[in-house]
Amino acid sequence: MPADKEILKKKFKCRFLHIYGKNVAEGTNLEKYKTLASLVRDEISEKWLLTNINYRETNEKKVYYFCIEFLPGRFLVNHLINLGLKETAQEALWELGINLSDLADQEEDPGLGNGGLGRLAAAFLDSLAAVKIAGFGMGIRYHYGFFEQKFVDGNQVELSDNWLQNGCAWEYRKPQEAQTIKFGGHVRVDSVEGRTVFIHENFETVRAVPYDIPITGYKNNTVNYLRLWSAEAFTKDFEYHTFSRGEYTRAFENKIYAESISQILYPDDSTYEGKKLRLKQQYFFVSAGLQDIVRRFKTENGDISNLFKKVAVHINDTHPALAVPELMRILVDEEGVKWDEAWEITTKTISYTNHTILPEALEKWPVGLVQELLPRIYMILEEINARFCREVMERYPGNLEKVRQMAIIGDGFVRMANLSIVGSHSVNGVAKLHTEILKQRVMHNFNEFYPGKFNNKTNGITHRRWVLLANPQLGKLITDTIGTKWIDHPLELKRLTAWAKDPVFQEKIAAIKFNNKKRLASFIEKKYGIEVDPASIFDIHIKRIHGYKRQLLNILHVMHLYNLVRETPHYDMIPRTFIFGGKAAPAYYLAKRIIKLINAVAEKINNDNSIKDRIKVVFLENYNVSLAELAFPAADVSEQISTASKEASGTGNMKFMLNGAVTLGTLDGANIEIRDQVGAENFIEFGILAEEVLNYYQFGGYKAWDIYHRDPRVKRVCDQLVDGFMPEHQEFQALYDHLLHHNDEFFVLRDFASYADAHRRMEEMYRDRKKWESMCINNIACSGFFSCDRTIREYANEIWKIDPITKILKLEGE
Ligand code: F58
Repeated sequence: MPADKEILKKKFKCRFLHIYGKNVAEGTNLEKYKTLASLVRDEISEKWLLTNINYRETNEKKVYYFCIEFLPGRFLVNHLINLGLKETAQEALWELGINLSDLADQEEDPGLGNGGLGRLAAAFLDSLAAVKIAGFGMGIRYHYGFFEQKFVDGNQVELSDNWLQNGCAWEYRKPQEAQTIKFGGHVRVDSVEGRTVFIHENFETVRAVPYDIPITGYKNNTVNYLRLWSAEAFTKDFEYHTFSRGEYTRAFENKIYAESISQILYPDDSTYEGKKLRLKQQYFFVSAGLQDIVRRFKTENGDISNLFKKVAVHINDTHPALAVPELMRILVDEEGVKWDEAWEITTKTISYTNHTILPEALEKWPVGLVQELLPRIYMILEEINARFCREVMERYPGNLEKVRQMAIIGDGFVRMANLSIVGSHSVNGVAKLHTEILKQRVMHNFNEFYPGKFNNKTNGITHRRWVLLANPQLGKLITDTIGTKWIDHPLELKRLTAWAKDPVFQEKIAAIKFNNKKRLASFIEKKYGIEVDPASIFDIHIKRIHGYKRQLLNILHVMHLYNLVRETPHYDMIPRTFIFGGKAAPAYYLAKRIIKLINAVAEKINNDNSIKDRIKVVFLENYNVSLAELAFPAADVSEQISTASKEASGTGNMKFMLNGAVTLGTLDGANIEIRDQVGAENFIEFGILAEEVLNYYQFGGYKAWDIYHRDPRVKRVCDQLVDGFMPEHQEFQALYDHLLHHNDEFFVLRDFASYADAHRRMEEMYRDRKKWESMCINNIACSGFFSCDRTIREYANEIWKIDPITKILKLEGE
């Protein structure tokens, strides 16, 4: 795509005509978006070719980041920024009477993930390209992404997310690189020339076809890619003879069976069939990815025993943990490598990140299911387990309890976290506290057994998307103030501290925030008909809805404020707008009740004229990356209120900070490091500490009823859940029971007083406008550490042992 505006206009008109056979003026926004995307794609293709040549010549080590989720957000504007073409495109389109953002809005936001985990994976790809590391994503091309959330009578209803309905402008289908994946059947053990061989028979095959989505680096001519695997049947379309016999449905069975594997993100796995499909997905993309990597490695490097010198395989959480036995299978069965050497290659190649300590989220698969679906893989797992258990026995003679706890197969399940730890050379947590909890508590046996294997890599965010794309006015102000260096050296943001108390700079920051609040307010008004005042405090809580993330604490406190405002004459309070966003897992009953409660409270408060608009509550429907781009820049207060110890890191907290919101949070996950970076005076903390939480879990001693009886505010809001204060109050009995009869698993009531006090302190700080603005500026200035350029460099140096490519890439004529 030309950097010259006039040439671009000409090319745009010409391309439009060639694709659609009509003039631009007659086109829809979708057609115009597709035209622009195809021009951008031309540009990317050239740089991609160049990058590949460069990688081939330098033969630097490559990393493959395996993740079952990627949430990249829309691509168009991000690519334009990275290619240095945003301004030119904007002006050229403007002169053609087209608004770039109208076209950008046409792009479906690929929702190929649930939340933070998938977003982190996409952010890492962005940084890999930005710092010029040969790093690639491996995932699944789900036909349907994470569900679209609708509210009906305040309840979450899930609709399918057909993100491919208009096609995806960025993907490159590569059928010539397809792989074959085998499921089911059985394994026959035989002997060939004195060697034991394992012959897999009577299996079903599925074809894995890769679709590559290019990932552009920031103004550095680097293009990496995200490879998403799609499942297809081998049989051509459908069985003609079956169809001809009149068995119309059966004729398509094979095709449907094969394609179901990549049809949808996370099927309901509460049923056996659901679990089976999920396990199939995991093996499907892991096997396709590894076969692909080994094939490529062999053509480029030859001797398979050097695999780990040129290839790093990273497994993001345990969903890709079958990489361990699958790589063993490829090495032993297909490449003829001896077990011990294969094990050394495997463990030196693979590394693993853990993202949660929640026991229910530590994956395990029923032995019978693995055996049925992946018979050869199960044999390998048994062998890995047997050898590992022997090692543990040798280390702790007679300590059967240790063996029982650490075994990979136990109690009828394959434990994927144990497999991941044993099968990799590095295990990392995603924030300092999280890593310590892994080392000292959840995985202490393994930490003792493998000294040095556990390490921390605090998460990060792609600061370019969250400022240049989501908050361009802020980006411009920063650049006008400290120059452009911060864009690829985000620690430079620190220089802004010199302006923290500057009244002119403060005013500019405040004006940008106000504009962003207006933008969000007008979206809310248009979408939900709710009027919110941009001069009120925008207090935002956006993330997956989960018990431990404590949206319930937030909304109970809103109910408390509402009680105060209604009942205290002349109660002096700065008007507040409480904004929520997030989806609940479809089968998570309690989370769905919380959604219903927030919507019910919103309905009640927003329609109560007696409180004169001093509180508004808005639940943004269908929270996704695009909506996040609207919300983060508009926040005054960032709600990060998880039960201490439970949030592994959080990354939304970092996006708020970068956009100048002040965190009101517990000392959990990366909040602690945010406070360390920005200073306690620029952070509003509350709540009990992780140690206390973990001790309660271990030793008991917490009594929710005591707090209910002691604190009248707590009693009041709990009672209001069920006493008829809320319409449809029978809907909230489960929440009441959870808090009181089931003893408040996430310590909502325990932290209520401290939370209310934090809100009071926040309000005091906000009244002092100069003080507040300086807090916002300090937050922006100290957020550079949380760029995932830093995180990815740490992974590359300390885990993958990969250096960035130093050779300068240049296109012909540049
Ligand atoms: C998140 N995990 C952590 N899981 O909760 C968050 O603290 C952390 O910042 C982030 O990972 C990145 O490290 C997360 O998002 C999921 O989405 C699960 C995926 C599998 C199904 C259940 C949700």
